Parts: sequence; C-alpha cells; structure tokens
Amino acid sequence: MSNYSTENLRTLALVGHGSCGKTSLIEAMLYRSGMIPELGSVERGNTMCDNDALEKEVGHSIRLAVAHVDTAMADLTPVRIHILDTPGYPDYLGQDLSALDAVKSVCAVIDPTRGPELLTRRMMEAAKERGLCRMIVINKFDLPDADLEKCLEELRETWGPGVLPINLPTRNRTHVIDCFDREDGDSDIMTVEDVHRAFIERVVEEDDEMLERYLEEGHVDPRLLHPLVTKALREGHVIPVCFTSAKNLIGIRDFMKVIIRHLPHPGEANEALFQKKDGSPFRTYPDKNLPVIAQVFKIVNDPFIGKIGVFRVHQGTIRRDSVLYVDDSKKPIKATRPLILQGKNTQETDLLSPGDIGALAKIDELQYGSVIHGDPMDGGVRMRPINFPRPMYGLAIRPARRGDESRMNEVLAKMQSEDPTMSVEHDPVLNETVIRGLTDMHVRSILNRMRANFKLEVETAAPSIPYRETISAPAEGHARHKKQTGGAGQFGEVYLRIEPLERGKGFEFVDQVKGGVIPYNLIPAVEKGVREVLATGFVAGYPIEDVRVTVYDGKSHPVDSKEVAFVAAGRKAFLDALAKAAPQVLEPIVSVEVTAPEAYMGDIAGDLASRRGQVTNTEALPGGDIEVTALVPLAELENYATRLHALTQGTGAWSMELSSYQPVPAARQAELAAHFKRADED
Ligand SMILES: Nc1nc2c(ncn2[C@@H]2O[C@H](COP(=O)(O)OP(=O)(O)OP(=O)(O)O)[C@@H](O)[C@H]2O)c(=O)[nH]1
Ligand SMILES: [Mg+2]
Repeated sequence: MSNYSTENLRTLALVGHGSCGKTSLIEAMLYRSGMIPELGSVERGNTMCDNDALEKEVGHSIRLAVAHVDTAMADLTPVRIHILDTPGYPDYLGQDLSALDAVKSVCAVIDPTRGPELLTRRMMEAAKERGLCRMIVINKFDLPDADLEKCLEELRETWGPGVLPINLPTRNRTHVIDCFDREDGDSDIMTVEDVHRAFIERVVEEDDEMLERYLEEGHVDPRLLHPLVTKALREGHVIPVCFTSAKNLIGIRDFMKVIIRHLPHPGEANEALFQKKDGSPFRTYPDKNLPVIAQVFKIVNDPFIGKIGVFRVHQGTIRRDSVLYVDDSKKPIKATRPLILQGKNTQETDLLSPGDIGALAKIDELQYGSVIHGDPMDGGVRMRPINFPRPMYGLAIRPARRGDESRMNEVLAKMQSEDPTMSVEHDPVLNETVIRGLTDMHVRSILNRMRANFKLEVETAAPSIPYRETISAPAEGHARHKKQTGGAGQFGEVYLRIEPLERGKGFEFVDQVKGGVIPYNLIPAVEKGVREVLATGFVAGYPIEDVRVTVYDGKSHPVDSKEVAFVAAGRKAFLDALAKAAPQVLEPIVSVEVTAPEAYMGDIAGDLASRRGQVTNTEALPGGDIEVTALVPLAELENYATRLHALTQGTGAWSMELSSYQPVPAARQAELAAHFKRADED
C-alpha cells in the first residue's frame, strides 16, 4: 500500500459547466500517469469517473466522483493527487458545493468556444469564499475554431488581472510550452517572454524584499518563488491558466507538473473552516500525530457494498482498526477497512493521513457533513456550513404499486442522505409526499435513479405549493378545558399571548407562569398543544411560522389536571389567539436565474412579468448571453421549464432557489381558506 507523506498530497476539484471536459481530463491524467492501461471516453461510456449506469446513458456526470492520480509512474515527482470530478449542470449544484470541503484547490475547466459560463463562475466564487486556491485549465484547445486569446481576455474580465497563463499552446496546437521557468520559445498565441514576465512580476509582489531584488536585477530565479506562488494562490492574487486537450492527450503531463509544483500541500493551504457548537473557530492542523478530524462530504448507497461515507482527513491518521467517534455520539466505531476510491472501485489501505481522501463502509452513523474524530471531546465540531440553495422544484410522488409505501420512504431517505439539495416532505393533511430538487432535471434524475438502482416505480403529479401561515398582529388567547367522564375528570386552563416574529425566525415558546398556577411539569403539555396547531395551520391548513407564544397564567386542579387536559387547553388557547392576530397565508417567492442568448431577453422578461415576477437584475455575459434574475412566486412557475424551452428554442437554462416568504394576494388567501376545514374540536 502506498504511503504518501502529507507534503506529497494534493487535493483538487475540477469544476466547470457541463461538457467542458472534466471527466475526460481526469481520464487523461489517469492514463498519462499509467494508472489505467487504456484511455476511456465519455462517448463510449467507459471512463473511470462516469461509472454510473445513468451517467453512461446520458453522457454527462450526475454525481461527484473521487479518483486519485499517482504521478510517480509518469516520471514525475511522486505525489498523490486526490481529484474530484464534479457534475457540470446546475441541476447537481449540491454535489459540486459539497466537493469544496474536501479539497484545498479548485480548477475551473473552460471550453474555449464557450468561455466562463454560469456554473463555472458560481463555483469559482464559492471556492474563493471558502478560502481555496484557484486555477484554470483551458481544455479543448485543439478545437480549430477556438479563439484562445479572446477566451483569456474573457477569463480576465471575469476573474481579474490575476488570471495569468503559466504555459501556452505551441507547434500548431499540438504541444504546450512552459512559461514559468522558460523565458523564451515559440508559442501559437502571445509570446513566452511576455507571459513569463507577467507571471513572475505578479508573484514577486507578494514579498517586498523579492520585489526589490527583482526591480534591481530585472530577474529572479523561479526556483526561489515557491513560497510566494503558494501565498499568491492562497490569497487569490494569482489564478494560473494551463492549456490541455484531454481528447488528444496534449498538455496533460504539464498540467500535472503545475499541480505538483505549485498547488499547496495540506500544510501550505488556508486552514479548514471548522467550528465548535457555539460558532467559534476550531483549529485543525495537518499533523499526522494529532487526534483524527475528518469530514464526510459524500455518502454513497452502493447496492452491493451498502452505505459508504467518503471523507477528507484534516488531522491525524486513520489506521486499520482505529477507534473513532462520529459527531456527538459517544459510541466508538472501528475503522476495520479504511478504503480509497478510484471511481466506483474501492481499494483497502492501511492508513489515511492528513490530506487524504478515503472512505469507510457500513457505518450507519455517517451522514453527509459528519465529523469523524479520534477524541470524544471533539464531539461538537463541524465544518462551517455551506450555503446550499434550498430546493424548490417539487413533484408529488406515490408508489406505482400498492404496498410499496414504506419501501419508497426507505429509498427516499437513502437518496436524501446522498444529496444535500434534495428534500422530502410529507404532508400529513393531504397525505402527499413531495420531493424537491433544484430544477426539473434534478428531480427527474432522482426519479431515474430510483428506477435504475432501487427498481422502484412511482407516479408523479404537480405538488401543492408549500404555503406557510403567520400572524401579523399580537393577540391574547384563553381557554379552559373541562371534561367530566364518569370517574376522573380533565381540567386545564391557559392564558397566553402571541406576537409576530421576524420572518425566518420560526417559533419561540416562552414560559412566564408565576407561582406554579400551571405546574411546571405540565408546561410541556401546553407547548405540545400549541405545536399541534402550528403543524396543521389555522387559515388554510399550512404550517404556522414566525410566532412567539408566551404562556403567562392559568389554573389547575390537584386531581384532574393531567397532560391531556393541558394539551387541549394549550391548543384551544392558541386557536383563540390566532383568530384575533390577523393571520396570513404566505407563499414562497423564489429567485429565478435565467440565461439565454440576448435576443430572447424581451420574451423572457415579458413572460416573467406575466407570472407576477419582478426582474431584479440583468447582466450581459461574455459570449453574447444574458443572465436575468427575477423574484417570482413559486405558484406561478408551473411549466416554466417547458415554456422557457419553447421561448428560447431550447437554448435557455434556469435554476431557482428560495428567496423569501411573502403574503399571498387577498383573493388567493380567500380561495385557499375556502378549501380548508379544521377537524372538529371537542
Ligand atoms: N475536441 C475535444 N473534445 C473534448 C476534449 N475534452 C473533452 N472533449 C469532449 O467533450 C465532451 C464532454 O466531455 P466530458 O469529459 O464529459 O465533460 P464534463 O466536463 O465532464 O461534462 P459534465 O460531466 O456534463 O459536467 C465529450 O464528448 C468529450 O469527448 C478536448 O480536449 N478536445
Ligand atoms: Mg463529467
């Protein structure tokens, strides 16, 4: 088993819009380094990273894939590059974002005929926000119609003057020439001399002494610059650009050389963003002798192996049979078989050190985001949460075969554990299960996977809109619950106050009962009664949010005051208050992002306006596309995918995420309320 020291590990995620060549590039690296005997292709469906039946069928990546490239066999400095292949369509953004916590560097792969597209920009922004080093590969530079200089210009427009080539195409786009060590030579675009100078000048600015020396002598030995290059990368001052053709295997070794030489090893990169329960930072050190800290960034439910948790080790060493802990659990687990991954293949390994990406199978406790640690005292530690977009595109589903209900729920739970941007809601009132994803494509691929991997067929329908309810004024509520049925009776009396909370604050329950007029052990019963109403709604049957309930008075009876009595009194008192609190129905407003060629701008904006939408921003993108951002009520977006397709002749792309909840128009509220009937109160 290979054993790389932390200095010889690199972790890199390839990001970029669909079809730019990420999967092919990793395949080319694996081939060039001798890890695989034959070069697979996406077309033939035999690449290491697109290994899922569905991925092979559709010809693009759907899930985050993990691979590693050992460079020794390519006669390069022996380094292990843990490399992540992210899916390129916004439908799978959740997978892409979760890759960021596993790596120290991100490489945007660009198709030079298309430039920096929407998802690529979003991922580069997210990488910057999380303190990762960034670089760029211009892939497909073999394409004869690719204007490489124009592409570089667009990249600089997008990510600033730090975007600088570190090699250039040469000999009629059949090779690349290094521009870091070399000061001259032939290239197809620009000149090696200028590109070399620009790069070096940018880097020496990181250090006053070096800058002075450079200005005096007009020259500096590039071999002295390693610490400055990593500093510039860490701070985002430089974003090196390489040229590759994954298809024709050009520039692949050169790309690997850049990774080995310039990208930081775990000890050189910015710190991982761990925090304690109270939100204060928790420092980790890539030291193999400290207690283990590893974070799960991917869960796979393999039909054969079962559940696999894939993680990055940030600190300490996981050995065969290490005793570890997961999250807050005090129950130890044993790493009987630590694994490393190569696409869908797993390999056992003796140890995983800081900077390694590994996996453990059959450990039920592992969830997306779990922290595995060696010291039970580190229980509350978590990675700073990623801002995942909240999934809003929904479909109501039910099993096609009767009797499959509980299996469907099991399958949904498994799939949800793999995807942080998939949600499952069950509406007890409508008895409806709704799955939500980021886009129609995302939801469809969830259904496809259900069919392919779990042999589960479901029927779908347009879902109900996830309305919410709230109140718009404070009010008082009172109820006395009294029942005499033969022997023991029930008695409980509750006075409470309700008031609106700021949007998004949820629910607060405050106990201000004095002198034990409601015994303290029965206060939870009052809260339970309140929560029953909270879940089932008041005006139209939707969950109530953003309200504070303060119980301040009541009465009890020494014999008849039991839990049921106070649950009922709590419920009724809350209903009494709600009636006077100007209750409102809220609807989800989503932020919709549409990109399409500029010619369709008018039609897109007009259509959004007819859906009660409000355009908040339009932006011209390099390459003649525009991006329109609008706030639109979710209820108005039914069939938007089809409509946009028709409006833009299939060229438009869109995604949406929750922006806020706002009151529905009064007429709509009346309509929704008319359909709701509260179960009779006793
Ligand atoms: N001409 C040329 N074609 C390439 C090159 N690299 C990849 N391709 C082709 O581009 C297409 C997309 O390649 P992929 O590797 O699937 O791209 P991807 O970035 O993984 O795409 P997603 O998984 O959808 O995000 C395939 O048809 C590849 O054969 C290249 O360097 N030159
Ligand atoms: Mg791919």
